[in-house]
Amino acid sequence: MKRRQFLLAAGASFASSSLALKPTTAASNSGASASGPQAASPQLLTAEPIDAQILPEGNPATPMLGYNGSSPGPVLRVKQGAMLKAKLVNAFDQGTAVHWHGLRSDNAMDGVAGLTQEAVAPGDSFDYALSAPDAGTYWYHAHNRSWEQVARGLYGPLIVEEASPPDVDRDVIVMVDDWRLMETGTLAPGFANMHDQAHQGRLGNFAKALIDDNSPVRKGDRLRLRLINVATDRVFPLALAGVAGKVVALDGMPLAEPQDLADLLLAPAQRVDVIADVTADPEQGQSVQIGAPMRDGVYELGTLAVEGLNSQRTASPIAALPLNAMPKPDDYAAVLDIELRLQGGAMSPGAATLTDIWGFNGQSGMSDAPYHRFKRGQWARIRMVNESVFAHGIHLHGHHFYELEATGKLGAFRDTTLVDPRQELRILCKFDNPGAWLLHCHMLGHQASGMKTWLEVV
Ligand SMILES: [Cu+2]
Repeated sequence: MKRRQFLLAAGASFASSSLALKPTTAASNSGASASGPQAASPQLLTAEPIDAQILPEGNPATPMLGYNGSSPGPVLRVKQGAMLKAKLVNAFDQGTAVHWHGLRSDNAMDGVAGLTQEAVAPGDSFDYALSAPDAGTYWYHAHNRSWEQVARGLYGPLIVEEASPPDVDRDVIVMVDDWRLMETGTLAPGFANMHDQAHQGRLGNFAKALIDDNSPVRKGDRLRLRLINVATDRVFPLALAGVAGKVVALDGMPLAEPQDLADLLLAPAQRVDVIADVTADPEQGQSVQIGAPMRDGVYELGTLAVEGLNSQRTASPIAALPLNAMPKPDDYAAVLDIELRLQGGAMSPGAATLTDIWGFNGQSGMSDAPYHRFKRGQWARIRMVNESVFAHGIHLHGHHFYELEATGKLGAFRDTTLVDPRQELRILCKFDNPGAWLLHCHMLGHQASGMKTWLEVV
């Protein structure tokens, strides 16, 4: 395969309608199922070198890292309210740890090497056991040298199942990712490239959707699509074709009112759940398409073939999923107002006190003292001021928070929020989960070069 057929200039938008290659076959997971709460033995997660077919069949495989032989790793499923038990076995040559992104769970099990645990050394193992209080779509990923280990494939889906799941014909997990590949199919080296870090991070030159089960669906089927952006640095715009439906959850948390399904924008680590009916007509050769709209066309990330007709399902409105427990402030006078200034990067002066490319409030990387120490139960409004010319996807561990609309009205309840260049955004959070929690940019190249801090709930 010639380089120009699939590789695009690094840093450019990764696709256009004129691109010769349209990846149409999404990869499948190995599909191992996690132990349920009643199972005596934990789900084994062996982190190890693997070869993955990232490029279309017929092209070279890509040496990567995976869990249990594949990237993405196995789909972990646990019932809401049950315990998730997993044993990480480190079978590669760097220390590692697993973070359970979005779970409002136990601090000691949060998997942040250097904050909540030591990195698990090569040859060692670590037993995780954590509660899963909120139903929804989550994911797990490496949280040591994450800018490299996630880029090399150490992630997988984590599904917390509702006591009574919505009535759908298929539940489909769609992870979108990009990779920076060389002509040989190997990942380009330089995971901590300073030029990348000072800009948008490590953007790939090839992207696709990783679909856990891409067997054909029928026209008329009702689907639940769990969209997860697992890219290290790329904000993915997504558009779905061949379905009609609603957005029912953001970052795992159900919306009180399902929203119309329009074009979607997912920062790294964000999730969107969609419930939609297949409208694509197999008679006309149509399929369900997951695409990334770009300036000059839609880049096709993946498809689900449509075969036959589901004539059993009668049309019904798409209802909201049962809500998880979301705290609501009852006394706004007691809400603490604090600020988080997002600083650094190319083309903006940044604070003089930054010792690395990026930082918060004049500080690069971890400080001895936390960004803030909250008394358990404290509500706080954090005004995030993006002083830089790049977007940042800010992730708070161990909690979800409300995005606040300009009027102060409560918006979505999320764990990762996208702050546009030179913009401000306020979030409102009840700090009710005790422990030391990371707060960082989920553009992992930014995190690697200073955009992280921690806070404490006591
Ligand atoms: Cu950032």
